[in-house]
Amino acid sequence: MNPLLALRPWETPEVTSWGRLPMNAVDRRSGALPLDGDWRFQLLSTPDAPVGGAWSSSYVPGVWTMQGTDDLPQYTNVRMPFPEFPPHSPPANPTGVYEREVDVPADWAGRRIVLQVGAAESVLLVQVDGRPVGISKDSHLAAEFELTGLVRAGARATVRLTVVKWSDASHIEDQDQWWHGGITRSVLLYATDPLHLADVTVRAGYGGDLRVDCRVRDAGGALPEGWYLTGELDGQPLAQDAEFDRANVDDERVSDFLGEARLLATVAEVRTWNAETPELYDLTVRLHRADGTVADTSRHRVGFRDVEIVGRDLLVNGERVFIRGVNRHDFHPLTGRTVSYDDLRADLVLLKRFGFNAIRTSHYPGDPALYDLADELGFYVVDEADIESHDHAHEIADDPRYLNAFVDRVSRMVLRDKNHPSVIIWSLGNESDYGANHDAAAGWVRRHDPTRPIQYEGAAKLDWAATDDASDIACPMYAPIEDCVAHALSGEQTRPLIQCEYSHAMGNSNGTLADHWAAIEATPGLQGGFIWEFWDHGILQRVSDGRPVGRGGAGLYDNGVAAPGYRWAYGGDFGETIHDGAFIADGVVFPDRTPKPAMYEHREIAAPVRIEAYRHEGIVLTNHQHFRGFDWLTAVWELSLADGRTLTAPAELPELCPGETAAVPLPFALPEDGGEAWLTLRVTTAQDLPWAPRGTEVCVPQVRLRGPATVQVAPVDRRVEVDGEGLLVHPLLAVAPTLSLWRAPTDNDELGGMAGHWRSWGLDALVRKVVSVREDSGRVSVEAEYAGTTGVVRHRQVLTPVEGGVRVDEEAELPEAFDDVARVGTVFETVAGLDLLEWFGQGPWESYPDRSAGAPVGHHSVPVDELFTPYLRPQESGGRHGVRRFTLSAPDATGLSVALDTPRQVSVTRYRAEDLAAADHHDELVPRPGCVVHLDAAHRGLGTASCGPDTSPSYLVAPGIHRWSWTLRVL
Ligand code: IPT
Repeated sequence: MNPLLALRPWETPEVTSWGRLPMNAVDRRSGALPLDGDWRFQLLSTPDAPVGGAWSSSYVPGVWTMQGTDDLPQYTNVRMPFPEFPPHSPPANPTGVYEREVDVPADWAGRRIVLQVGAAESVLLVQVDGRPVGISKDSHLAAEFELTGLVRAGARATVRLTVVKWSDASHIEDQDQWWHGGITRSVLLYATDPLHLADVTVRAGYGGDLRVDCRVRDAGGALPEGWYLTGELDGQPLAQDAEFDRANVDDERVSDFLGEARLLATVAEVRTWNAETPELYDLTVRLHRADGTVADTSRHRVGFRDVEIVGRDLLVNGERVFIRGVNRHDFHPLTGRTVSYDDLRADLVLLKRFGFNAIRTSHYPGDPALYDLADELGFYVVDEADIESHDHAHEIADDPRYLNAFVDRVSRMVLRDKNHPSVIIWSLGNESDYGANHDAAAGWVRRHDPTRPIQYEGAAKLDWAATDDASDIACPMYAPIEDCVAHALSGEQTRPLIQCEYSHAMGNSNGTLADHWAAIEATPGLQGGFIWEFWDHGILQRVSDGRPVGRGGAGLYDNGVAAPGYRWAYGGDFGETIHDGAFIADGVVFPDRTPKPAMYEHREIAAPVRIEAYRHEGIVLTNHQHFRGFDWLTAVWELSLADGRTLTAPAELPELCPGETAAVPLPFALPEDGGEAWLTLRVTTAQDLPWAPRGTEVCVPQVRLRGPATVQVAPVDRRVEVDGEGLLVHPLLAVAPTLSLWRAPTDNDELGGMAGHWRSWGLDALVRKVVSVREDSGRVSVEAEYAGTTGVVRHRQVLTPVEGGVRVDEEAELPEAFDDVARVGTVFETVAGLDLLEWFGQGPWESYPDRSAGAPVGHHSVPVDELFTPYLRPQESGGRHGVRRFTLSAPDATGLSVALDTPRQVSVTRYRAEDLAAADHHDELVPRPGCVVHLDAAHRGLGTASCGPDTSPSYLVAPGIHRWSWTLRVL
């Protein structure tokens, strides 16, 4: 029996570790012996079940829940997946036993040997050759164990890692994500000299001052005489801090088993670090023996920057920076919680390209490589400790049995990540109420690292204006814009207001993002926030057997869509009865990292270059960055005219400091004819950057130079054909135009309660009854009633023959009872074969009334099959805002055109609203051969009501009379 089991450490919150080395910031990854790969593996049903069954194999790092075992992923948000109260775990408790042989290099003789396990969830027990070595908890930080004396250089040792899935720690790892079990980050073995660097703390300020504090130990206990340190920054030697040494001696702080020394430098004309220009220096620290030989070396990338709070502003290098953040979880559709360096890099590169400058590591520390990449690519990081006790938050926040775990998790994160310039704020965790355990952890941080603010939503939410809680920042989640503005204007604000979560990205969402930012930019005291969240956590699943595909699944998805026979699984799809459904699919990217249209909205909101029209004489450009000019950008002017022309001209970006504006002359003489005119500045990267090749689009700011001309279409002498029900008969229409008030509910519509109203009002199945059909010199006027269950809509359609087609004038009168509908508009279906949509309006990507700031007006062309956005749970999708006219055509250029009276919301898809509403997953949808076309007089905003505020009142569809008209022609 494994002696480590005797204490039942999985039900003992006081035990956070045993035999584990202190956390530190010395990077041991280079020169280590990697132990990743296939390990022998057994899955036990409980931690104390005997090991002795057949071994299979499991890939490390990886979760067994995605590697062919019967213990499958389970998704819950707040509630725990088992009923036991903290600190207890359920009797059925899958426990993975991993084992492998390790050949300890012969040249490690005489060295100190350390095993590092990158992360294991949720309790790790370590044995070597059957002997107990240690225990660790915290599923998202590494654990190190000294094996010196247990293994021999040149010999083979057997390492066994036992991982218990459910524990006392699960109750404080109750984050809103999939539950998994396994070893999620790399395992390695490394060796040092007995005399070694125990820790290195780097402080590098905006003024160019560098201070490096080192701790030195010797495996033998007492330090040898005469050790000393040297260091270099970009090849320049650092100085010893003699005063520090003297003070240590004078104060009798010098110990014979803990050495401390400090190196100093002042860098003249320092290149400072910020998220826009992430300048880094290379630091090397060397520990020498008395004879001058090097015992240990540690390398760091150093960024010189300051973070401080002054009044209610968070300043980076003295600047009140906007925080354009996102919440990022560790996620991969094939490997669950294990992410490679390439995955991390791809995440951050994508975020950079879409204007994000900040990451909250929701809700636990990321892989060490995440912070290296954030330093290098330029992100502000809120580093969050692995504490979320959501289901039992109140009980745990003050429970002294968990006190050690809180301080342990927060302090180990700080010890590991303190040298990263990207980390600007420490977070005590998420959704864990507020108690003494938080104050204890905050106290530890304030003493250990006074250079960074702390935030904790659970504390600050009690009173945004408090000054004596564990949070230096008011960091609410999903606060309405009005509340934030009101607080900033109240005169009561005491600290920066940066939302830790806002704009919930579930399904077709992120409505009013631009309104949020208009308020943030206009209101001193507001500085931004972190969108919830980056990923849709859909796991790639084989439909035939309901299993996760796992590591071999690359290539089984493309462009956000799983290949036939596969789908993106969400809660409930693995047969689990306790789950929270599609709430796990709430990111701005699909499970394969394909950006959702909301990303383009964000990109434009974050645009470094803004333009405004100055009368008809010129354009005013603004540098909307904090630290740099425009030299990394290049641009082209584009003039889109309603008559179909698009003119281009090279643009000269003026030299502007951050915040400065300059006027430039209009790049085009506006043609007299041509109608409505829009001027766009297409801005791209001027050179290759670490996150984007040259020519990558950065933003497309736009101004309107001229409004539309009114066009009168004269009636012609012809008859419009209608059937006995007064429905238009047309050779290109498979289903005649009727009134539509409904859309396939979005996740926001469902969870916000609107979809329930719509169903109870009967809007999803209106019954049309024709009241009268009158014909007057070729023009047909049709009165109809559309009955729901609680109200009737009167509708009139006047069909007038015009040159080449028919003009349709419509009017609908909604009763007061229908005071919040999805849309008021027309729906019709075309014959098959019209597969290309070309339009003049906003695009090219999907946009909606409250999410249209990132879709410039222009001439766009997209195949019908590519218009649709495959949100994981099918819903309203594929809309385009501000459409003036469009054509739907076959390859031989035949087809139809529609001209709208004024810019309208239009969608063209292969699905009726009821097709979408009836499906739970994308693979269930059967495309119709023709196109389903919606033209809306009014379309409800998207909002974010699945978690947070609904759309603003101005984006609602009011009852009463709506009028719209459109002209249908054959091409
Ligand atoms: C908030 C959580 O912090 C986050 O993890 C996620 O669950 C998000 O909501 C919704 O997707 S908590 C919620 C009660 C506001």
